Amino acid sequence: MKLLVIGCGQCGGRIADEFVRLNRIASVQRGIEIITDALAVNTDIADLSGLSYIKPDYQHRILIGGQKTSGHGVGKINEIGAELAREDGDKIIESIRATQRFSPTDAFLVIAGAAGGTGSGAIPVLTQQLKERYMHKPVYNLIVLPFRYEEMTEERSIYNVGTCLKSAYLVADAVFLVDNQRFIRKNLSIKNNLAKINALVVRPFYNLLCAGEETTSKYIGSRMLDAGDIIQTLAGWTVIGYGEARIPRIRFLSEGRLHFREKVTETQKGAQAMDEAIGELSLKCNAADARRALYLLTAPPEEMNMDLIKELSASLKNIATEAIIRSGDYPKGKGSVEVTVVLSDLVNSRKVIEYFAKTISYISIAKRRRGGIEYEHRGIEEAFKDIPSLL
Ligand SMILES: Nc1nc2c(ncn2[C@@H]2O[C@H](COP(=O)(O)OP(=O)(O)OP(=O)(O)O)[C@@H](O)[C@H]2O)c(=O)[nH]1
Ligand SMILES: [Mg+2]
Repeated sequence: MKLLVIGCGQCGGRIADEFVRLNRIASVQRGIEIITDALAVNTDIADLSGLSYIKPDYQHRILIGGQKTSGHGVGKINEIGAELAREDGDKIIESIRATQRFSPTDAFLVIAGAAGGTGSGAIPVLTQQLKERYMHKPVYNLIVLPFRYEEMTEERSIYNVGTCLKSAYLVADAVFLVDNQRFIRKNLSIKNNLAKINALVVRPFYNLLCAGEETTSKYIGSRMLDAGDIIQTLAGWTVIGYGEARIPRIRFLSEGRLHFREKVTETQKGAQAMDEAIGELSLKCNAADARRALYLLTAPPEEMNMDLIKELSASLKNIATEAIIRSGDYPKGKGSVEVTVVLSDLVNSRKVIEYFAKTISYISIAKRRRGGIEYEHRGIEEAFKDIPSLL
């Protein structure tokens, strides 16, 4: 599957940048193209200059609202991010029109952090513009949820998340949710970790996008998972996960047919990778809430067998009890069994519902505060009514 990626704001731009890096790896390691082009959209000129892989011209790094913000961002007010995206949306459409690799693109992936101002506001507006303009290509969103400490210290971020999630859900064909908090690893400061987090965010997409683009016959699975399967799976709230189980070195060095005992450990490796993929989902959720799901098994051709595939199908069906499950195998790689899982069309998510509840309470507190100020003003005027004025 080939994506045209658009990153909005700093977080979105950096993750889009990481997708371009992933595409380079796909091209070098596998001779495959998975990203047809990548654009970064921002109100902050410094953030655009800080990217590494997205082409450094004005058609790929697009400054919006330049006249209003002088290239310095919108300071976390996502309504302004939305307004600037509406005003300058044509710039982005123009860039897409100039893209040479547009026709092989299967879908758009628009990315942003929900808690900021620019990306949070721009993502639903831009998604709507793309939907209106390119009716035959799905538009997916990938939305990054903030770290817990941000929610506690920056009240406004909750409101940004609530409004961004609602608006994105109303327009996008599917919304991938990625929780930053899930990626915090002990012993590493968060700041140093952002690049690492971004690499982990895009990692699950690697095999998933490559599998259907494979043209070398020995790497084509018995059940190839292509863009059609992915598009059929993606709807509404969506999460993605990836797991990997190393095959002991001694095993893949020894050639020839596998013995029964080796086959058993191989199935265990598959189950282990599946467990990790479910355990490392981009947002913690209950698999029983998914109405659609898919898994992709990637393993060296000699490790691939029907028992393993059957085992994985059964274990996913066991937890995603209400889902239509699509699957595929990708006989590729060395030394490890890898599993990618997508749970989609989630009918429930505790985290998302919590954001909406917190946003509503933020709005009512903000209203009360504003009301309070008016009341106090009235109160003072009322209080000095009977005092003579010297004027
Ligand atoms: N995973 C990840 N999260 C990021 C990154 N950069 C920022 N974030 C998160 O994104 C949110 C802030 O969004 P930004 O993208 O910085 O904001 P913006 O869209 O540029 O908007 P303004 O700067 O307010 O105009 C916070 O929750 C950050 O934790 C990144 O590189 N990776
Ligand atoms: Mg910014």
